[in-house]
Amino acid sequence: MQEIKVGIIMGSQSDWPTMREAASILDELGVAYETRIVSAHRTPDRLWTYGKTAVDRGLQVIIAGAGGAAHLPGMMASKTRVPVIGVPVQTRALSGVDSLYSILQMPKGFPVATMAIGSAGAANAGLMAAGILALQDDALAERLDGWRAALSASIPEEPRDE
Ligand code: RP5
Repeated sequence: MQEIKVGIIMGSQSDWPTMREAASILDELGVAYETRIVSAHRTPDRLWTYGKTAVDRGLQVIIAGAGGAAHLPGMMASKTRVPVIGVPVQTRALSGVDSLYSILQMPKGFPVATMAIGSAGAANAGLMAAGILALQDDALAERLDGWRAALSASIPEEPRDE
């Protein structure tokens, strides 16, 4: 069985439709991952334990998605040196700008690699995680190159009426 090196965490079950996009990309690329609901506000002890054990459990990338007062990615980055990729979930009240600013504006010393708002950001988080792992994994690098080439090849040169 493949060792799990990617953790996909999210603040709520309601984030899953967005964060599933990261999982789908990792599925396509054959990268094993785990998924957990870890809320900075509702389950702070779970956050603490997850961050404290991440290195010892062999995680190499954490994708963290949250919406609104989106403190999960930043708090996770404070707790572990495993790189954290943040996904701002699109909220209804403020369209995800609140999530984006909450995740993006980290103080010096504890970075979060912040993606775009919503499902494109989640998918890109999956690709970013794969790119990081591909630095040490030639087979994955080949699959990722193939994925990128296929996407490029799927883009028509000219627009057409839908
Ligand atoms: C955040 O609050 C979660 O990440 C979620 O995006 C948002 C709303 O959560 P629910 O009220 O839908 O559980 O912590």
